[in-house]
Amino acid sequence: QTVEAFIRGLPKADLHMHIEGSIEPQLMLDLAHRHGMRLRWDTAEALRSAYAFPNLKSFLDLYFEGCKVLQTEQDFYDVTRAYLRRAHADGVVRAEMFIGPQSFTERGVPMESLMGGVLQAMDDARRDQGTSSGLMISVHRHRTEADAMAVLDQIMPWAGRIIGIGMGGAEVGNPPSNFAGFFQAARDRGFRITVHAGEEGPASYVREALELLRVDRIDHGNACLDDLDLVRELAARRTPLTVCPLSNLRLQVVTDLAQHPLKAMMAHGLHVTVNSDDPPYFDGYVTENLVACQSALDLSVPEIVRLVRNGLEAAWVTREERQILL
Ligand code: ES4
Ligand code: ZN
Repeated sequence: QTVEAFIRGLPKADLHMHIEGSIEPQLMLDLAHRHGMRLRWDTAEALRSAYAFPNLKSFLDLYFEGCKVLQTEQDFYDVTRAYLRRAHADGVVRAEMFIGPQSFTERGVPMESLMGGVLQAMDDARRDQGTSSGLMISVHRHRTEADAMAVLDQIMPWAGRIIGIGMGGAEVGNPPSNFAGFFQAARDRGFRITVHAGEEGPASYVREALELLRVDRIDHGNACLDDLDLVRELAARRTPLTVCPLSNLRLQVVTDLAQHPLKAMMAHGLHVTVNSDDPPYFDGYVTENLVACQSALDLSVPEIVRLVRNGLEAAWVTREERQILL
């Protein structure tokens, strides 16, 4: 109880979350109703009880189905605003949010609707509650590099409001090297980059992300521990790893939080941060992630403070904003 209040009270960053993965069950039902759609579940409890996954792929199947309720600018506004309210209540002062446009544009949703709704919600959250947020555009690694390139072209009108480019989706069998040209193009256009690597995939995917794509951060990165030369490289470069412990538990990347590599990663000197990923699907925002890790791994107060500070330090903000956050 006191540990939870302490953690909730710390000003925190959430650097790895997906807007379309932050939709709470009740909002999903409300949006379905708004559009006259019928879902396979008719109560929030029924929907929540469907959130049991053997692996990443099975989660993604349900997650992409859930994306179908997001259609209009208002929908994107509502889901983003709701996440930022919850993040604020959770003590999050800086949120860096992914959205994957391909889930929506493939069904004819205009990029303008998606960007308009998300950006307006970010502006309102800044004005009304002081939350700082940044938007990252994420492409799907289970689609083609040409598809990703098309997304890069479509988002250029909003380039000034996009803090980075990422990549998610089904990891195994879809190595970062497949997207070397895409990430080169993204960097040429001035974007920072971060990719999901080493969640279910091997250490070699983390190495490719670092050495071939030249990422600024790694999302997850757990598997790097299987390659100690790589660990040394990540530690020397101070490449932030945005770890999501409850996501790892719910997607069975680890069988038990007590087996989670978080503490081992810290012991190797890695720049580890703790983040929410897809909060309702995995049953926790940043505070719940830290509380669960504290209890399963017996984290000390200095270790908790280190993790939280790492998150704020790894945020992609201006020098001026850094001084406010740190
Ligand atoms: C993901 Cl594309 C995407 N969205 C949300 N969570 C993810 N995990 C891996 N890929
Ligand atoms: Zn993720």
